[in-house]
Amino acid sequence: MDDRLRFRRFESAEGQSTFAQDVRRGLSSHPKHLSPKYFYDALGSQLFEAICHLPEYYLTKTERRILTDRRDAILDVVDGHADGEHRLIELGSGSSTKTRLLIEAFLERQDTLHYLPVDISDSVLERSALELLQDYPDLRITALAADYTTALGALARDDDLRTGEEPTLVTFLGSSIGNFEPPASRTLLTHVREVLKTGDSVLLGADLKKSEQLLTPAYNDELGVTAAFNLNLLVRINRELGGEFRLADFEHRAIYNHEWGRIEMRLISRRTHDVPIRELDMTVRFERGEYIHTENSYKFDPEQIRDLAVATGFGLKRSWFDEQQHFSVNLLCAGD
Ligand code: AVJ
Repeated sequence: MDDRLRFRRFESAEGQSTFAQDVRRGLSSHPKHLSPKYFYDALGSQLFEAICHLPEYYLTKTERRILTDRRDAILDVVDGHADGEHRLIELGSGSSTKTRLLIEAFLERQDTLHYLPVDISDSVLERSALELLQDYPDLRITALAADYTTALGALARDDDLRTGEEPTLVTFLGSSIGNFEPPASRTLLTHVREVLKTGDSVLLGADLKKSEQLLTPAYNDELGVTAAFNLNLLVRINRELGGEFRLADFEHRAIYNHEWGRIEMRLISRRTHDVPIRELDMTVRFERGEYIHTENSYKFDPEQIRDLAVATGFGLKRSWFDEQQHFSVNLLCAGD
């Protein structure tokens, strides 16, 4: 199996801040904030996996339904004018469960497939790569353990990763795009465009704007898994930076911000207290009710998705929706 797997671990690209720097800056700001990319350590990635199984978290189920129903229609459009075997790059592959649907569809149309999953959690990446190789003998994997920016830089420039003649599909599923501020999402897709040739495609999963009665429970589940996922950020600061956060002093909450069309997740301090963080040589003061803003999860309408595509060198070829129009899967085509 070894000759079918290459595993590359990247340090963050130069100029990118470290966890320590981001925690120092975020907890010294008003309001306090932390980046959602730090949710995904080994435990956090497993907790996210658990979130995907929650009854309230409609996103994963709905996207899987669309991919199951439409995988052939999607690949018909991707295939279009391209000749040669496609390669498949996935940003934020996680357990690659939904991607199996596309891998299987590709392997019905071509003899072999080169799959390049990108994920920030190398434990999850390694496990899912080994499972996929076992299940699909005609699959070859180049796994990239890196954040998106670093991985896209390597995919655009490294001789052994750069696109050759073969057509490429990049998948960016699960509405992970929603974690980025609008300008940052344009920067990210511009970097994706730089990895591709004219005619190549991006499959973008994007959660849609909808009633708050459905949105908010997806981020405030009754079992408390999302709360654990959010609080794990503090566990991580304790472990990696010598923090002294007590989880019982913080409460998870997610609210829908109508003005910005996004879910915001917070960790709210239950009392006024000080938290030392040894390795940063700092002590953070929390007022009672003060919060750390830990995530934005933007929700889209179809026009915004089209605008995003057009602004970043793509055309929006087609969108697929579930019956209730809760979620969208969008195929972007790289322009000249
Ligand atoms: C992986 C970013 C799409 O925003 O819905 C799930 C992460 N946060 N529950 C999302 C998340 C809280 C998720 N994304």
